[in-house]
Amino acid sequence: MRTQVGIVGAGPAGLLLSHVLHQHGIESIILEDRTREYCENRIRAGVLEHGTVKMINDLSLGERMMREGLIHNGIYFRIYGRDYHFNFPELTGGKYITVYSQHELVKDLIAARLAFGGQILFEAKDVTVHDPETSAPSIRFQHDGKSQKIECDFIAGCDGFHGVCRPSVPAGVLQVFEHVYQFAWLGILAQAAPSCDELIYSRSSRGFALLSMRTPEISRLYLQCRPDEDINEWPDERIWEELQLRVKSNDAWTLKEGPVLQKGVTGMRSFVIEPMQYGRLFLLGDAAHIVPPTGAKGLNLAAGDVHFLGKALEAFYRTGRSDLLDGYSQSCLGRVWKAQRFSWWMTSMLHRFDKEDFLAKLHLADLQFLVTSRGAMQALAENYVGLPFE
Ligand code: FAS
Ligand code: PHB
Repeated sequence: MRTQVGIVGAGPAGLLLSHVLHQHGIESIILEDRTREYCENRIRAGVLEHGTVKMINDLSLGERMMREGLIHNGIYFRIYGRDYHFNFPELTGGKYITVYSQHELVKDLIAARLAFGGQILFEAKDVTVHDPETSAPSIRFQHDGKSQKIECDFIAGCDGFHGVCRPSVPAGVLQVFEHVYQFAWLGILAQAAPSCDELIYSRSSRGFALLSMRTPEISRLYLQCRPDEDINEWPDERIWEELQLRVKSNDAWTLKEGPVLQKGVTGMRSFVIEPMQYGRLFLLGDAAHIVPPTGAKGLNLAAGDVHFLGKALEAFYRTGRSDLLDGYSQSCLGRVWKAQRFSWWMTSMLHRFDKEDFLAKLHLADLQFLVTSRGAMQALAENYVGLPFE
């Protein structure tokens, strides 16, 4: 097989990139390890930044997102039972966020790609990357029980944190920056109508909790737990009991409960590699950087990487210039590190630390200053709705 760009991974990064390339008349083939059904039902992100929504609409792929997505003009911080609202349009000059499930977006992107005659090979096994440092890289894989090979001009590694593309880069080339947190999130999807019109980030003496949603009937809720928490020790009643305690409000307000449809524990880390490219192999999304989900940045950072690589490949194929390709990492990393800082800051202010030490006290002071300073609230809002791509 031959194509211009071989893409590994059919998550948000790989799928959005294939659509952006298609828009520029650039061919690509996506290799995905899992089944289509698995990709379309993997529960993950839920918050889309202003810029990500614009990118999806500019690709004419946002019809269902605009119809079923929930427009939110802000979020609440609930600090020991007292609410503080961040009015995004007022604080950012009109910007807002959209709550739309990542797996619903993935469904839309896959359906549209196949409808446009695009190639997505699901259940492509044993993917290996070859000769990225040459002008003729290739990807080998098993599909339908046969060994296959894609010859291409460029490889886009969109295979997430546990993929094969980043580890295929020779040792010593990539610099790793990492911070692992002393807590994780226990997340549930519940058949319960959301108890609030917007997200509530709650800091309580028992730890952090987040009330998010997917639809007017489905809630997505998280609570801080230990990194090695055993989900089997959390029957649904215990989860609801703990959530009720952590999101208790000083006002007359109750958290609606309902059947738990899905639950799991997600570890929290901050991770960045530099550079995000090696020869003609470019790394995007979780393959290159991970943020703790507190800032709702993961999927949106992947969209930023797609913006820069799409622009660089368009310029290369239209004019032959390679300066934007050479500058891909630099273009992405500025925004990546700002999102890392924001996600670390949100996580530090809102979670309970094991030791009530000097740093923990500073994080609490940061939170108390934030909710009393318009300037600080504006800074949070600007970061939350999404910093511009350029
Ligand atoms: P993905 O991991 O989504 O996709 C990678 C794809 O590559 C997968 O389909 C995988 O099967 C495939 N793959 C892996 N190895 C392969 C191989 N060897 N061969 C072929 N294919 C391979 N982000 C937000 O912005 N907002 C949120 O609210 C938010 N909430 C989150 C909540 C949770 C619980 C989690 C875990 C993450 C959350 N995130 C959130 C972050 C999340 O959305 C990721 O950032 C996003 O999925 C990244 O997209 P990709 O880089 O495309 O990686
Ligand atoms: C979610 O809806 O899954 C979600 C929302 C905000 C976050 C993290 C996750 O910060």
